[in-house]
Amino acid sequence: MTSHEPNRLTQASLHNLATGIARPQYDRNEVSTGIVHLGIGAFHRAHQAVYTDSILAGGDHSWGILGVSLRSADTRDALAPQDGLYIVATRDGGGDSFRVIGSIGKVLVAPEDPEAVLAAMTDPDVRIVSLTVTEKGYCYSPASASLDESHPDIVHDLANPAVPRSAIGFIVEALARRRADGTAPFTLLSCDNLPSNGETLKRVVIRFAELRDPGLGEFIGANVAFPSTMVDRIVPATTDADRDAVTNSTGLRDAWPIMTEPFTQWVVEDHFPSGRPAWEKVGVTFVDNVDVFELMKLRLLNGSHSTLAYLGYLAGHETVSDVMKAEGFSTFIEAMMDEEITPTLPPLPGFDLEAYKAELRQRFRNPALRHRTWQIAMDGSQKLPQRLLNTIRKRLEAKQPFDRLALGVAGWMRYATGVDENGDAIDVRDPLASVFKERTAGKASASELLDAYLGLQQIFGDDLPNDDQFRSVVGMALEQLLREGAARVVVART
Ligand code: CS2
Repeated sequence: MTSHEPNRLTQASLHNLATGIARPQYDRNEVSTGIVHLGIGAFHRAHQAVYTDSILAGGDHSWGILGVSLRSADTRDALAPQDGLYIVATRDGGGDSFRVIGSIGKVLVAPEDPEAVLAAMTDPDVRIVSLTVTEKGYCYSPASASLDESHPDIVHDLANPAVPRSAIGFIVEALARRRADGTAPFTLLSCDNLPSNGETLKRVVIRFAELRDPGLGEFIGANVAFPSTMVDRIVPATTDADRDAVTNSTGLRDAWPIMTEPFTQWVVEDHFPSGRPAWEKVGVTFVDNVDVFELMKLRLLNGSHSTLAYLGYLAGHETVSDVMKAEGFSTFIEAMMDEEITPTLPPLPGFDLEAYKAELRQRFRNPALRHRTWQIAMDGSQKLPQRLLNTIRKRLEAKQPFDRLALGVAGWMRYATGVDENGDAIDVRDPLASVFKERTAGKASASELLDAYLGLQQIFGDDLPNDDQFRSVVGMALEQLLREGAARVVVART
């Protein structure tokens, strides 16, 4: 379905690309599919697909990616007329650079044809199924990270295993079919921001499989590898202005280019019994255990990001770089990293944590990215436990202060009421948004709101709502936020 628009990016129009822009230096017709990726959003296209493009360029053509959208047709509709090609624009204050990526062949839209997705996943040449389905795509309860058996998609997929809706349903059905066909299982590669993401995926997949058939659960436990990974690259949503800028600079129109930063990191546990690309040749770090890296990234980067997003949004700032420029925020976040988060991290011998943190703050300041606070604020119910609450648990255990982390949590509570500091509506995007609305309706005081939120066991667990210190420190922060507004509280607390 190549496009016939005059200057649209396609395989045939690549010769019109402005000179000096990197493009696939391999014959894409020779590439076979070795990876099925579930959740083909902007992050995957800025990260794993770029590393894999370098693998293909290095001459190993057996690792092409077939992308699957579990919900919307948008990505397929943008990429199909472009023969799967798209442009990654890397931006910092010093200007943009561009690269055309060719590692994604076909994109399937699961709800249109679940059988086509299962056929791809049962192809013996496919040896890896990777995922970026975001936290909520795991259909689990965020506090316990175990399968939410009452999740509507899980209920549906247990009743209709051959026409699944969820990533978990697709994975288990594909593994069951491979087992029946005598095809070796694929390796499952979670690339979402969850602690021990491979372990988490394994737990959820095995539980779902057991509910279908205990023997299948046992088979998966014994035969399928779930290496954990730490992924990192900041990827703001693409805007129409970005599309125009990319067209102007490259000479070709890409319906959905990807905007990102120069920084990229991928740390992966080396456990791929069915084989893997030699990603170590293109910048990926392989380790025995990724947990320490993942905790560091989730708590320092994502914990700070969410805190800046909630407090920054409330203070009226549109992007993370705007927040970093506003009075007090940069000092606040530096102190939060150094005094409250760093002491909770397991040691990482030989790793320069100070340089890592300084670089993080520099990345947040990137003026060219325009990463919206609203974008990061999405799905707070799914993000809070691993980004802020587990860190607070560590501080409580060590009997150490956590006032800044608590302000981040209170910022989320304030944000999730759905009304900003001017009395205007906030478009709260979260699987629990309607629950927040119901619970907080008619409640104005900090203590009423605190009670309403802490009743959400799936976020706060059983421990935090019963911890007097947690209640009082978060309650005080919320009280202060309601009274003084985020901008003043941040300055007061630096
Ligand atoms: C962000 C992440 O949107 C968010 O929640 O915190 O997407 C963040 O940009 C990435 O994890 C960076 O690797």
